[in-house]
Amino acid sequence: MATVKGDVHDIGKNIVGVVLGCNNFEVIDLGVMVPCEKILEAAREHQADVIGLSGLITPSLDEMVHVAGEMKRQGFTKPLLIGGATTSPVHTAVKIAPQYDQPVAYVPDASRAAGVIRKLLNPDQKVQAAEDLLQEHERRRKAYQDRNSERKLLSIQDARENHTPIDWKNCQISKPAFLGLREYEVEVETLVEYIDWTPFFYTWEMKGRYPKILTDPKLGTEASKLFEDALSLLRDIVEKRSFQPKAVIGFFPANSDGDDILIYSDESRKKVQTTFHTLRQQVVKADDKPNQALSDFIAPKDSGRADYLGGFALTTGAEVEKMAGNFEKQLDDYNSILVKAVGDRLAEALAEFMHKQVRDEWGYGRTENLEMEDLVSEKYRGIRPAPGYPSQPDHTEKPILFELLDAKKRVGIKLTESYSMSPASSVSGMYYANPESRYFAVGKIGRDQVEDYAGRKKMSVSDVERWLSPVLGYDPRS
Ligand code: B12
Repeated sequence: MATVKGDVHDIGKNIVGVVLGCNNFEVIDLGVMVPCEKILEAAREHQADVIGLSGLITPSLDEMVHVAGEMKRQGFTKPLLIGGATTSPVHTAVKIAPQYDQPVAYVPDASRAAGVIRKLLNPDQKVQAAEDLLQEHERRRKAYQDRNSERKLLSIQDARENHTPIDWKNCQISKPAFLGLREYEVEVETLVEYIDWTPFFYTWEMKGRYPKILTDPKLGTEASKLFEDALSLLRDIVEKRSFQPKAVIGFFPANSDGDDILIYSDESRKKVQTTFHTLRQQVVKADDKPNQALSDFIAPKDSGRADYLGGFALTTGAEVEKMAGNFEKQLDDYNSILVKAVGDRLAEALAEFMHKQVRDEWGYGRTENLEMEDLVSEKYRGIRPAPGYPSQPDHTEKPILFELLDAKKRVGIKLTESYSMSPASSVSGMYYANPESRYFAVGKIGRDQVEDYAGRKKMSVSDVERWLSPVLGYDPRS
């Protein structure tokens, strides 16, 4: 089992490993960022009965397709299991399974892994299990093709004409208190009150909202025990100052230029320092809803208004992985996973904390007076979309952001070849302050936008198609 090349996430994979271990399977865990050849060599060396791949971000999907193709080319006959937050039964059926002529199974969560493997290995069940998988993939491929052929997309010109209507003459634009970069080191103690605990329980497959989950008739006892362990770990981290969360933020003079956002080197706005590229919704909208792009929320360069964009990159730090690694060495999987899960919660808490500082620096945050619950349900002005999230599905915007923020030097976050951030407990994104700015999903896009986007980014169309493959509304081979 391995997290594929370019991806640094392993909480989900590690949980699967623990569950399989409890079910008497021997798991050879190759860790994270594992190149295809190393996975296949290890599988041969250990005569693995099954190979499992994991991935959190969309570029990993492409790597999984590659591994499946290599397995076929090198004559493998063992089943391939696919898992991780970015994977899906549809992608597995449409893109991965056709590459390999042996069973390929998508496994949604750890609790299903043992059952799936047993079926695929049991001499009495495996032929039927493989046949069932083939049929399921075929059914999903057909449904996917039907959806694709029925989907109506607007041309990119028509979608642009239906952009978010903002009255640029009269709308409120706030000027940040400073321009340029600023670094922060934040104590874990400060972040504790900003933690949103609900996703922490999700990590352990306990689906329920915090704090209600602590008294849930079914999950309450286990959830409370887990929560107490997390709090005790946090107390220890605070006391020993084990983690040093860091952030770099920046405010930049900006104007939109069509679907791009120009970042100027200073307030004179004469020189463009860098350009961000956004993607626009092309699905036909019901009612009079707009076809949005993030650039809609920044004043156009011909509007005569001086606008600003913010950016951030933050991390709980490399100490998370070091501490988790120490537990792993002691074969303490539970605490290793707990440390990483807490590290991730702190990264999100830091994102929430920094966004509060940013709203204050922008001025409008000072009077907002919001509780944690309001922050979780985003009851504030402005948004902080991250490259990879639905309103900006393109991970290749991350290196542009990182260069602008000098993120590697200032906070020590590196980008892998798939633009995963290392250390894993890291988040990066942009700040939009316009009161009209909202999160949305770009959804499927058409070939005309992809060609236009490739031109704007000076990338080849096929490269853009590869990075954006999950949002393509057409089959690039047709
Ligand atoms: C928590 C979270 C984070 C945490 C950390 C995640 C982590 N360490 O795993 C933090 C805040 C750090 C984070 C950061 C980012 N995230 Co995030 N995050 C999530 C979120 C909300 C939950 C993921 C999670 O932890 N689930 C719990 C774990 C246990 O589940 P899991 O990993 O899926 O594993 C289970 C199964 O998948 C399966 N499984 C996993 N591996 C394997 C392997 C095998 C062999 C098998 C059989 C099964 C199996 O079993 C596991 C246990 O049940 C998801 C949304 C979602 N609902 O999935 C987005 C999500 C994964 N994030 C996303 C993105 C984009 C990012 C960022 C790139 C954003 C940014 N620009 O900053 C960064 C990337 C961080 C980096 N280092 O590069 C996207 C990824 C898809 C994409 N478009 O690329 C998602 C899907 C959100 C979205 N809808 O767009 N994220």
